[in-house]
Amino acid sequence: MMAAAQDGPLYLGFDFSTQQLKVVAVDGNLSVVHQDNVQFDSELPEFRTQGGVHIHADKLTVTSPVLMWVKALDLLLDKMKKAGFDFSRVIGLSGSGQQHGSVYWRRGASETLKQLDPNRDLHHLLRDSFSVADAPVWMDSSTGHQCQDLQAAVGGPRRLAEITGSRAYERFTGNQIAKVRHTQPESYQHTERISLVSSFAASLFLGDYAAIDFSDGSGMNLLDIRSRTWSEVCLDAVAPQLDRLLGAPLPSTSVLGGVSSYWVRRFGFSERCRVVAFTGDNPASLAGMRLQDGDIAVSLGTSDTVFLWIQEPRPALEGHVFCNPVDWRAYMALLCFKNGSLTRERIRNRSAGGSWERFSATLRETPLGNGGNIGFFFDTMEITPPAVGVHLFDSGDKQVSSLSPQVEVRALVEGQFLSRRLHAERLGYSIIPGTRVLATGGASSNKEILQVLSDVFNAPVYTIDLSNSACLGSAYRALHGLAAESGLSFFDAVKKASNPQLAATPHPTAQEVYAPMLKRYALLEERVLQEPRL
Ligand code: 5FX
Repeated sequence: MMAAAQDGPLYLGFDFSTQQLKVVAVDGNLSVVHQDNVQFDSELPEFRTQGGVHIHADKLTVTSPVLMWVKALDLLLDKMKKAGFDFSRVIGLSGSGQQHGSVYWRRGASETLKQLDPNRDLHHLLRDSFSVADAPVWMDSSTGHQCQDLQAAVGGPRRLAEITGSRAYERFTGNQIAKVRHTQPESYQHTERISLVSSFAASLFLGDYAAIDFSDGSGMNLLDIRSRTWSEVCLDAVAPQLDRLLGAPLPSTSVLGGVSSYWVRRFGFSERCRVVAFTGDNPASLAGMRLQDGDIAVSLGTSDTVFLWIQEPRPALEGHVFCNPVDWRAYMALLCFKNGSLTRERIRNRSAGGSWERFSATLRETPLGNGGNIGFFFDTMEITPPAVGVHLFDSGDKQVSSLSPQVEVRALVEGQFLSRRLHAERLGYSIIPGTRVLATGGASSNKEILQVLSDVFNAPVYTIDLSNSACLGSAYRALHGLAAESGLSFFDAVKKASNPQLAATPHPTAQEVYAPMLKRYALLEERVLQEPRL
């Protein structure tokens, strides 16, 4: 024991994501010393999930069994123990959970949490602790009525966005709670506390109900993101006295307390080990990327996601503004674009003979600004903006039915990045000296695509591996949470982590070309949105 303690402190980050539970341990130099995971479908087949969830007959309701998450934690810790992981070195832990999901604790559960018998698995001990066995998760889209009711109660979607950072979304927790209250009134009656997936997981370590943090709390359509307190008008629209069931929200950097004696006695955790508030997976990813003021992260995957660090919230009818997980005074924004890699692949197949080399060569050979041609490629109904179809325009803003293959390739990539920039700016993002674009995801390995990204944003592009970012970000947050008590900033606390790699710098004429093109793009997007949907 003594020898192990001399090896220096460790910090754990957990990620309760949709398909798996992951853990990563980092040392004081932020080097990863251990990682492991439990896959829900294959390692816990008794719960019969697909991709970690149950999709119900209506195709809209999507839930996950709460006990599956608890059992996954039993399994994960057992695996770590078998691998010889020394829990006594852990002085801080934190974690993340898929955003928006909700867990309903049955009356009496808080007493159970306080007296967990270290000789037994958690999933046995907590078998009767949940009033709703199947937790609604972020993939659920069954609460259309509840969304309408909430928006009507507060004065419309724009007003709701101004208060909570987002208009009503089906997956957001307030609307989910309203649905549970109406469809499962008895279960709701027996509920003592409602947690998010993140605060539920923190509660397991704490042996008591953990507070919802400001950042994940912003994904509920219930938190006033400016005052960082529950919005009375929103709570009242969802359920009477809901504040009692939710508990008071806390800053995301809060140290909630020590691990409960269950963890000390069952796995040999130190009594010194602190639990730092858990948060949502997207806020935790922002921490894992070490995104800073002025930065923008663009994840280029099946769908593209944009993360922003913003100082002043300017919520809109699209995207989400959340309280920032690493600096309580700041905010972050999240935008989702459905037409990402699949559309890039379709145009590669159509206009570059199915070859990424030809696609890249085309981007090298065509001029910045594409001779004024602009394209919108929404193969499937887009989220940002809500439009569908392919819309092509020539340099005189005249709609055309086709473009040459070379022009089409550049129109696609420029159009996608103009859209990412336009919508980011609408949420309050602006390019300032020192702005970095962090690129991640499959397409971030393509140099020419990154060059267009750099040109359109007129900023240097860096690449970063994000595959583990929520988990890693949670371990960083554990370390920072402990240090934050002495006033250390997140960036000072994690400065030893490895830096992203510079991949592209903007062409000297980029600003001249893309500043006016962005204005034209915005006007043309208006036109596209006015077109009747077929
Ligand atoms: C964000 O608003 C989402 O719904 C998803 O990214 C979930 O957080 C995935 F876990």
